[in-house]
Amino acid sequence: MSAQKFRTCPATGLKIYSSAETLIQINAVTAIVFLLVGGLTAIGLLLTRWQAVHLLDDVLFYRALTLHGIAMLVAWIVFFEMAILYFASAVLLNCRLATPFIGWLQYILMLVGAGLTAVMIILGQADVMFTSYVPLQAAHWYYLGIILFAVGAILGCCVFFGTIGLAKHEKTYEGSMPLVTYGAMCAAIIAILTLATGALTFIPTWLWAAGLIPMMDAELYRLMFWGFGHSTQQINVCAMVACWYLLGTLTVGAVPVNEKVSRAAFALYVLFILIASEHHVLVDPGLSAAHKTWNTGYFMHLAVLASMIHAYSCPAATEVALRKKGYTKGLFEWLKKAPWGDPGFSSLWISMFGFGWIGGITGVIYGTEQLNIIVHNTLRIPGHFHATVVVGTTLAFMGITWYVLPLIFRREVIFPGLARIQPYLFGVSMCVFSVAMIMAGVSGVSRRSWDMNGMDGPFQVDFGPMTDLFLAIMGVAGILAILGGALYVLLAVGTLLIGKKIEG
Ligand code: HEM
Ligand SMILES: [Cu+2]
Repeated sequence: MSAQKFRTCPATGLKIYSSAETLIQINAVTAIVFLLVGGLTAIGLLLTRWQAVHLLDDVLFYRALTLHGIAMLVAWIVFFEMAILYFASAVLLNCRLATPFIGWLQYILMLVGAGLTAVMIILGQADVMFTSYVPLQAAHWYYLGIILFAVGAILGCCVFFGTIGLAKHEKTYEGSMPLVTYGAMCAAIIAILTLATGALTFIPTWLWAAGLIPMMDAELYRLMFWGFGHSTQQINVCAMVACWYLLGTLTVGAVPVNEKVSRAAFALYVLFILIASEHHVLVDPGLSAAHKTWNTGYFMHLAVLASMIHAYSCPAATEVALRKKGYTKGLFEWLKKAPWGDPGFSSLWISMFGFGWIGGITGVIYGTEQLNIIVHNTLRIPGHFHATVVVGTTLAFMGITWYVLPLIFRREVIFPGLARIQPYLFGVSMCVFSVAMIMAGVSGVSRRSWDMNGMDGPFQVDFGPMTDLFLAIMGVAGILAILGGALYVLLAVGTLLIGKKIEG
């Protein structure tokens, strides 16, 4: 295994081993295929929640909602994260991949798992939505798919840790571990803890669905599920912030203003994220009011603090780098003269803006015990998390792609003019979509509801013309965002197929 093949990257001088390169490629491509599936289902959801259109019938709506959640939040994001882990370990540390065989096992298990889960949803055997709250029950194959996927992801993390150890042992890099790798390592540590919680949740549920366990406790399930479901979002945040630092370096040569502080912030995520999961059960009777207030009024903010630190440190790093290039006139020349035409740079900034100003602020407010009862299960919640996982994480991953294509796939991006507008089309319309969704939620429209007016119930609810307007804005902005997503898929896949090969 020590005789792995490598090439030397002409741009960075890093050694890139073929096994790592192939695994990065297939994980990234598979991620994009699932993004496409998620985007197709988004059309149906969007045009149904836009009440004036109300496209799908109730059964299809909930089926599409389930598939959308799984394809996007689970498959697209985690496959892409696997690519990031291999990149942050083998490529950035200049090292061969530890046990490429297990890397392949990671890929196959995750592919079989995600495929099985998706097929079960499409066949109508799992209309349980992404949270699969018991006593809703799916066919046991659905849970098995999720378990296989999670085991695959754990193996991916193991290969990552193995490679870091190998790099240390073989001294393939100098000094301390690069910040991006450190951030990815924090993501992988959280991933191991999270996936263990996921196993505790889904293995009994699977046995229950197979008829081997007589009952599952609904409240315990919810607590356990969110130990997994919320912490998973922190893997995404860690991976996203690691991408922010990487994009800062790739686009303008930024280096962290104070690397120790950034590292400490990553560590805060690892330490405090699991307890922050409890904001998902604030309206449930299980925990005491005092416990909830302490948790969400105080402890939650230790994890929030980490994001606040990165929210200063990332933009500051790009500012310092641009000022060093001589853009020092006034307070904002650096911002005006920044490379806004570089899709990596614009993705970085729109991602930071949407994640912090829309997703972060609403998240802190909605996660507070006293306010949660008002926002719970309204459209404010999907409005909030589309700002975090879509404008934040998804756009950051899209931004990285414009650099991965030439560096790892060795292809020139086709239609660079279109790539330049993609972050604006996708990111800005997704920001508008999220805010409009939040505003519809402010007027009380429920989330995950096919029948928001209670048409089939004894009392009909009319939300009035302002709500109709917000839903229409959500609809139009959502369509533009889907076009932006489609443009990304077309450009990325097109580049792989017909992009000019970069030699040498
Ligand atoms: C292309 C743009 C997108 C549009 C227009 C869109 C639209 C929607 C809509 C209308 C809903 C239903 C909300 C409800 O009725 O409660 C929804 C749910 C959801 N979306 Fe998206 N979405 C998009 C992209 C994404 C991405 C990229 C992710 C994840 C990375 C994502 C994750 C989710 C999740 C987790 C749900 C909740 C599923 C559930 O409640 O079980 N979406 N989306
Ligand atoms: Cu959460």
